[in-house]
Amino acid sequence: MRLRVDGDTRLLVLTGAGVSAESGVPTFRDANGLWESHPIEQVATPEGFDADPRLVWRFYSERRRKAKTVHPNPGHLALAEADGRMGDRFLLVTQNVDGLHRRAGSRRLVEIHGSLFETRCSVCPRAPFPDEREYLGDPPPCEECRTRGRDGRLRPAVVWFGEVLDPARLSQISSFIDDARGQLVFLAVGTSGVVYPAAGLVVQARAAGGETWLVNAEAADNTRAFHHFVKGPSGKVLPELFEWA
Ligand code: BV8
Repeated sequence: MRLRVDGDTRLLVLTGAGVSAESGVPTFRDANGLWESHPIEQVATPEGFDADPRLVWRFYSERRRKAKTVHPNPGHLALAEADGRMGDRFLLVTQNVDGLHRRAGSRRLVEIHGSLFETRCSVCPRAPFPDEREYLGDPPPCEECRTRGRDGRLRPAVVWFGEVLDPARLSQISSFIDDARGQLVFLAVGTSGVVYPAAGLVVQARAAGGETWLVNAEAADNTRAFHHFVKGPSGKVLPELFEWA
């Protein structure tokens, strides 16, 4: 089954950890996935960070180290090619924080759960800043807080469970859906459809009259919400999926 893209199609893509699996990045919920060895509550919530910031920084530092050793796979490259072909009629929303879409050449990209390679302060409103360092000891102090006599600690600039997503990113996605009028196609790739609000995008796309597709290694939690389901590895399916009209 192929996904037809013509001159009017507006293509909104959502990716999850499955799209990076063939690059060697562990997913969250597959066997021996990331959450197997680290309960979500301990490493991906603000409460977990407050309770044990060293553990959380070890978890994210190990993911930073791993992400530097892997490379985009043909699935990432196929989406970057669609970006180049379609221009502003294309938007890629990713739950992934590994930076592989950007390294593959994707430009029209919304990283709704943030980035592994950005750090921010857990206290002051300073903007997130690029940071590839690994922190294996005490969590680094925020220098700006220190100059103001506060003891802010730096944290990964990712969105944890119980934290709200950046409203600007969410409104960019809603605007894309609204502007698509009757030409929207929504494609989800490599995601278990468990985490909200990302998992709700398919409902939003259908409500806007969009045609919805899921490419996944196996049926996901919300597979029934999609018009089309293509079962298979994204690195193999995506390069052959699009029929460019
Ligand atoms: C929020 C951090 C307001 C960075 C992550 C309803 C509405 C709103 C919120 C909620 C709601 N219900 C519950 C909530 C709370 C919560 C939530 O959704 N909980 C779930 C567990 C039920 N949501 C939130 O807290 C969000 N905040 O909405 O704020 C609010 C707050 C409190 C209460 C109400 C409202 C914040 C969510 C963001 C959490 N942060 N990551 C990081 O460390 O990475 S989420 C984490 O899971 C990752 O970002 C990951 O991307 C994401 C989703 O997982 P997937 O990407 O889908 O990966 P997974 O392993 O699960 O699946 C991979 C799939 O790929 C599998 O299906 C597999 O078969 C497939 N696959 C494998 N290999 C391949 C493949 N497919 C193709 N090819 C292959 N080769």
